[in-house]
Amino acid sequence: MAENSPLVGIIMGSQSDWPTMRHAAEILGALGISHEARIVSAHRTPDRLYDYAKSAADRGLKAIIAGAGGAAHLPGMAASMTAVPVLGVPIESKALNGLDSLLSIVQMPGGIPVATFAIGKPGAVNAALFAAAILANEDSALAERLAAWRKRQSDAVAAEPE
Ligand code: RP5
Repeated sequence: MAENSPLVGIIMGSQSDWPTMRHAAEILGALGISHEARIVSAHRTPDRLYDYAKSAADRGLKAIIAGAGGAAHLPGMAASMTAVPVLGVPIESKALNGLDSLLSIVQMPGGIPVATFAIGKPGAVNAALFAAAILANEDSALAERLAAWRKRQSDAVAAEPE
């Protein structure tokens, strides 16, 4: 499922982002959505970013989840080079707790959208669920799996604290 004609690409600026971004991969896997994960740095591997973004649509990607921290230019630069929707996940940075990442990703100039999610794990989880919702518009079986996932989440919430 993970690498078979991926519909969703997960990219991140560094290996150090994977403990956060793996949560997006886990959600996509649980929902049966084919995906791939790649380290693509806007600053350290700009040619890799160019190639990834420019080929994304032709490779069949329907959404790109991009996580980056600090001077988090990866989601915005990816969005500048592809019309495939880009979902940005601000990584919780050590120096500024991810506020730097959040502001770097959310403050895009008008004309180049990046959907920006919460800092850290909740953002990675929600970006994956949002990508699933996009795909579910054209995939009724996936829509059913997503609804079941949400029902399981609701059912797992206790009515009373222990
Ligand atoms: C960003 O710099 C990455 O997305 C990462 O969050 C941050 C730190 O990277 P490392 O120095 O840990 O490789 O590009």
